Amino acid sequence: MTKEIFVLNGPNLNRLGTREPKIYGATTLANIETMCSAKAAELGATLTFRQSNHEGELIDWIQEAADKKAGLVINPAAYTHTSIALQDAIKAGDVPTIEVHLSNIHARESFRHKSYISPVALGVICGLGAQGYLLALDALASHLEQKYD
Ligand code: CA2
Repeated sequence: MTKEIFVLNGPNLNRLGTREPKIYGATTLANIETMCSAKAAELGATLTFRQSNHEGELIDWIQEAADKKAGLVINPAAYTHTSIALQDAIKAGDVPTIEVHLSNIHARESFRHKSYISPVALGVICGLGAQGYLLALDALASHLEQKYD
């Protein structure tokens, strides 16, 4: 069975590499997509990579991932700390999910310490920059292999 993986990115991540490089690095989201595409090819997985500034659109895409029985790598950005709706979509869709953050959210402001996504995620990677996405793809591909093969 071909592994299908969605990588979804939340609000403002389209600005990566253009501002706040001290926190988020100089890598652009397009760079991260290129890295993820190469990793997915190595893993024999089909990749869908998207970004939205809109909560509802992210929810539509999580539902699409659920319908396709795809795995999910998500950097929900600021919605991490606010969105019960994203949590519900992942939980209701039973989507195997790995949460990724470029920065170490636990070393930052206290409002970033709470995640609504972590309780429904298989795992969480934060503070490792763009490499976190690649580690998440590795881990998710192994999980999907065990689940469906
Ligand atoms: O560290 C991460 O990946 C975050 O998910 C990034 C979010 C932040 O709200 C989370 O607490 C942690 C912010 C993404 C905003 O990205 C920007 C990139 C460049 C310039 C401005 C914002």
